[in-house]
Amino acid sequence: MSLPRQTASNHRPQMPLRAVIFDVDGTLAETELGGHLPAFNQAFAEAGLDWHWSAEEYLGLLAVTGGKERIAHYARNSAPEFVQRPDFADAVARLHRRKTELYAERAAAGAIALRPGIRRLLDEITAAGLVAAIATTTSPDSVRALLVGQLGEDGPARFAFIGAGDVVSSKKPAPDIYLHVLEALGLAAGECLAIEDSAVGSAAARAAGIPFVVTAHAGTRGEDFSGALAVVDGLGDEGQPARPLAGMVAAGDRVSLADLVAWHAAASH
Ligand code: XBP
Ligand code: MG
Repeated sequence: MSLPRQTASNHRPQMPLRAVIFDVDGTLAETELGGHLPAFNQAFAEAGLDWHWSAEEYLGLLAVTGGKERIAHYARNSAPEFVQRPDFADAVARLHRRKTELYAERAAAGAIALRPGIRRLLDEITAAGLVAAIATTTSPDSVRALLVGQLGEDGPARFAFIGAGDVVSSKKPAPDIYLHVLEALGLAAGECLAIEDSAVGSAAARAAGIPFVVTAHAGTRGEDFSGALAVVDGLGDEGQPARPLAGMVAAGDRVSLADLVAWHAAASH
């Protein structure tokens, strides 16, 4: 039996890593239970609704990406009278607008910390002349508030491009937001590496053809990250070592840009 010849179609030329594309919620910071959830509940209460999502219920609702989509999904399943309102879509949009304001107030005040290793990795990316970008389902105002609250007024400018929210019509797990970011950066999928925290985000990166690493946490541990180059329980920092959970393993006790470059290179062989 002869081996298949390497042809143009099955030879994947090695492309150097040019950009690291970060997810936001769960990846840059654990925003959901301490940030988005209380903001949703406060917006519901202010609107006179008796809806109150528990942490457990909310973790299940995260399968529906996008705050407006999540509210509409919940209403369809649990509040049929709300769905029958003639202004249903506007009412959902109003709730979500208020929720975004409440979240942004807290995030901009610095109440939601970046996960260990994010600041370090961003510095390493900048020092190496590579590009950092963002691909998220979350609203642009929420992303901006988090970055300003944690990295200062110049925080958003640390990212060459921020792809967020309704700029695409299909949110993760669809690949659209990643494809949008690739187009904005003018890069091929193989020149980038995505960092995600969830199965939904992994599915989006995978569908876009972008090699990805997963930094899991209590809310996503055990989800399906198939195709990930590596799965860790965090990127790691001084005194907070990263534990490998699957795939390739970092050279030291934290995931450095050198690890990402090596993993990316190994994946393109
Ligand atoms: C996470 C999401 C978002 C947030 C809430 O996105 O699905 O909907 O839960 O934010 P990612 P909004 O992990 O891609 O960052 O209310 O602004 O949608
Ligand atoms: Mg996420």
